[in-house]
Amino acid sequence: MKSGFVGIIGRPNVGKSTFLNAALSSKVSIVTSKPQTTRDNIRGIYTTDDLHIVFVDTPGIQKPKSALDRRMAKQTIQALNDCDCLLMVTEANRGQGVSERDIPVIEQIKNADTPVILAINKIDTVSKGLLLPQIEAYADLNFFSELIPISALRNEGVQEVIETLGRYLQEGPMYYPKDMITDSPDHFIIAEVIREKAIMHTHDEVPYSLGVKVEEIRKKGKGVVVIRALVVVERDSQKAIVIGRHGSMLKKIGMDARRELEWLMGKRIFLELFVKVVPNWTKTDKGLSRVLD
Ligand SMILES: Nc1nc2c(ncn2[C@@H]2O[C@H](COP(=O)(O)OP(=O)(O)OP(=O)(O)O)[C@@H](O)[C@H]2O)c(=O)[nH]1
Ligand SMILES: [Mg+2]
Repeated sequence: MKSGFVGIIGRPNVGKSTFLNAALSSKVSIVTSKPQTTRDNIRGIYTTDDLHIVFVDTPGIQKPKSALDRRMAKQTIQALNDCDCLLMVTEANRGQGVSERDIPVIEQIKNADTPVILAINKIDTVSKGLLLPQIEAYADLNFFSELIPISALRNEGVQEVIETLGRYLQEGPMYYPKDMITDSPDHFIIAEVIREKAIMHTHDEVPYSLGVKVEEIRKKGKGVVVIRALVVVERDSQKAIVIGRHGSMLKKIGMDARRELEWLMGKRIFLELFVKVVPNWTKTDKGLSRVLD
């Protein structure tokens, strides 16, 4: 059995979480079209008869501007330290060579003493002719052990990445039971699904200011679970957006979240959502601990 921890790193929005979900044929990490979706290290476990990979999806690497950004950056650095192999993800860029925005990512990992494999994602968005110069440019850095073009969205190249990682990992133990795909606790998964739906339905600065706190998970009768959660925002104007006209937005968010949670948990769910303003919670450590701890 070969096994090990693989950190999935890259700048925001390149498809790290999409890759993880595709690799596991499941959903353990939320995905949206907006950057800075993933805020915590999320473990996703891939197990076959002879391969056991603990993937660690991480927040995208970028210049920190707030207390929340700094917390996210800390998470990413922590994941880097604990890995046997790194999977850097970038995206196809129409042959523009090495993307400027990947430089800080490479800086961050350049001293890593583990192999780094590069997945160039979203190849479904460019023609082959434009992809080749980009692959060459990244190969010319002489930094990556392997370069693999993929489309996580279409599940193309994902298996090849897994097989390649398998070649770089050593013989080792199983870290998790073979049928376990994530070690995230229920309350975390529930909060993340609600946050995903809230991000999807809102725009501008609202997604970044959203936090979700699950206050109660209670079994009620046979196969029914009652969940009470707070959607936290930073300002009254954001609260108005999340609630919407006559509560229409909150209703949409709640309906989408409930549907997905019922699918994930295989139970009927009653979801009660409330919206609360915690002024500037992303800006200070005190604010962070009020919402995230
Ligand atoms: N066209 C295309 N879009 C993709 C592909 N993979 C991911 N995406 C889209 O890219 C966006 C970002 O995907 P995520 O998986 O959330 O990206 P991420 O790197 O985890 O982002 P952060 O968590 O914010 O750092 C989503 O809209 C995805 O649907 C792909 O292979 N092709
Ligand atoms: Mg992500």
